[in-house]
Amino acid sequence: MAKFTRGFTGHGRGGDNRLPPGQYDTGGDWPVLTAEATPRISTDTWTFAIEGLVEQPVTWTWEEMQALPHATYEGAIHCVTTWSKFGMTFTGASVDALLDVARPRPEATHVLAFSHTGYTTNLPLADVTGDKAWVAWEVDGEPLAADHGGPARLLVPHLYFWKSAKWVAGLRLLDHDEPGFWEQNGYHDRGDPWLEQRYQGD
Ligand SMILES: Nc1nc2c(c(=O)[nH]1)N[C@H]1C(S)=C(S)[C@@H](COP(=O)(O)O)O[C@H]1N2
Ligand SMILES: [Mo]
Repeated sequence: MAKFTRGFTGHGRGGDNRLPPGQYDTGGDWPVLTAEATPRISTDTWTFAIEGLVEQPVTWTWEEMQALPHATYEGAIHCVTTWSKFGMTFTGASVDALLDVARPRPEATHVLAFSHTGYTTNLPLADVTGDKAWVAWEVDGEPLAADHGGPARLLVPHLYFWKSAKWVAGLRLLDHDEPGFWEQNGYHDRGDPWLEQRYQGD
């Protein structure tokens, strides 16, 4: 059996098994990279909000989030510290489905993702729409571990992994770009691994 799913899988945008420039394959290991202490967040109190420039601000509880249609991403993740991990399967809700409920206003151009810990990261709205971004709570059939952002994290696998906010609490829609935690500390504003957009100026 092939180790990795090849080609279009019918879920998400996975199946790209190329290695971006300057990256290496961890061969299966999944490093933990966190700027803050790992919080223990109960699904009883977990919430996810979409706020800011939307017609309908919405907050989902864990049960409400689980009741949404589940979506799957199969493919790789790429960390700016040069590791890539292939053949991952994440399950969650697509950000498209969440934005369908909240309905971005026409002037919304960017999002700031924020975590229950205070971590933030910024993205153009176009990078979280079009079946490219998920709120993920399961990986390879298991609940997402707390060290990796459980109960749920943002997953934006076509960009460097710092954009995938762990312990994600919501998205704020903005009419301008607002640099997040790492972006204020020298990381690139967008972080496309295929263009090696690691640091400001890249
Ligand atoms: N809340 C939060 N999310 C975060 C981070 C963080 O420090 N805090 N680190 C980012 C970085 S730099 C990376 S590479 C990935 C690491 O995710 P992992 O620990 O599951 O590999 O999470 C991203 N999301
Ligand atoms: Mo990272």
